[in-house]
Amino acid sequence: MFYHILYPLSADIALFNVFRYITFRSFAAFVIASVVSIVWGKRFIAYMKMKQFGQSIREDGPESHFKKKGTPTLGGIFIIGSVLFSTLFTGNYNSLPFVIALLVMISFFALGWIDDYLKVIKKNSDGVSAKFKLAWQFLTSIVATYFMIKLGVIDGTIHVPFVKDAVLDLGYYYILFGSFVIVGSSNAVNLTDGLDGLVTGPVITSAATLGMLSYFAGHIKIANYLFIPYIANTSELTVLCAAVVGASVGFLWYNCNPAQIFMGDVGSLSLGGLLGTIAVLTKNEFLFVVIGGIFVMEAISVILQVGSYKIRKKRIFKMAPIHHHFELLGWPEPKVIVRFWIISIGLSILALATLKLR
Ligand code: 57M
Repeated sequence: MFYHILYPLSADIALFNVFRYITFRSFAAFVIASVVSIVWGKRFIAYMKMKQFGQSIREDGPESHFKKKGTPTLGGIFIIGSVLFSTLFTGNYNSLPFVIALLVMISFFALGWIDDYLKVIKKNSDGVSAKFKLAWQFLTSIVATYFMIKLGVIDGTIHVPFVKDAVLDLGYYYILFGSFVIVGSSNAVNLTDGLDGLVTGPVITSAATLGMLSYFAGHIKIANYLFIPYIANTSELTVLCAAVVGASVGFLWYNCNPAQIFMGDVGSLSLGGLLGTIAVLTKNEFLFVVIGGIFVMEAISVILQVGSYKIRKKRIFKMAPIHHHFELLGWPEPKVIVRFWIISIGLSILALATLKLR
């Protein structure tokens, strides 16, 4: 709205020119989202406590989690709410990549809401079935990726990193690849969300890094200089990423150990889906494996654990996802969390450092 209402006024009042700049609107998106998230978060937690909408804790999990029973959840509502509120003011809705990313986030939010509503409010411990979840995720991702190609936002090519001009044109088959990235990201982020603030840290570093990459991909001169594909209007995703960083920082204020609130599926599925979508929209699918390395590691630990148990009837880790393994080795929860954050920061820096290596 700022952009659409205030920028045209710049013809008369030069000051309003600032709304043209992605950098200014990203800063504004960050500030608005973080303030709204902190202010709303406090009230939200009080409301959830009053209604006694708390998390139930599985009895077969690490003992240290039993004391978390009843912690308010569904914090994703004020994370995503703050992102939407902030971008309503700061975003340019003429940008197709921006609108597509928002729509995917909203669809994954709806899925998370149905699951959490059943689990937390209706007290049905199973929530929605895994099949239903996957079907919804794939349907959303397939439709989104189809429209990305159909509307000419991206093409069906895959750019292999570190190899200049190594481009594979999959045409419409890219939809399968892109959907795999989006669905994989949503589920991997969800699996990571098992310790206080554990997933929030890497969401912040990943969103910040993807925000920079979006700016580069949408700026023809920088894109050419870095030999990365130029994709028109993707710079607007920087504003969205800044809002995600702001809203997540506000959430982390309450989610840091000992957590006063969890984000729920409504947060983890939608944030994961959004990050995957931004990776697809900016053609950073491979680099996202590095940036979101923590999510990848968590997902791989589950795949290995389940596979090993099925084939050998033996576990590789004391418990999967891998953060539980370290907890059961005796690491205090904050130590696991902060070390995972450190790795995530390192991976983001590594990803940015590789930009010129192609
Ligand atoms: C999300 N959810 C947390 C909270 C959060 C296939 C299997 C590996 C799936 C996996 C699973 O269900 N993952 C989904 C994990 C839960 O957190 C809620 O869920 C939301 C995210 N969706 O926002 O609302 C618990 O996590 C803890 N938590 C915190 N702080 C936070 O900020 O402490 C969450 C956020 C919360 C709280 O205790 O209740 C979860 O872990 O359930 N399943 C598992 O992760 C289970 N692993 C397992 O069964 N491993 C097996 C096999 C299947 C691989 C094995 O190793 O042999 C573990 N989860 C739990 N207990 N809770 C094991 C036992």
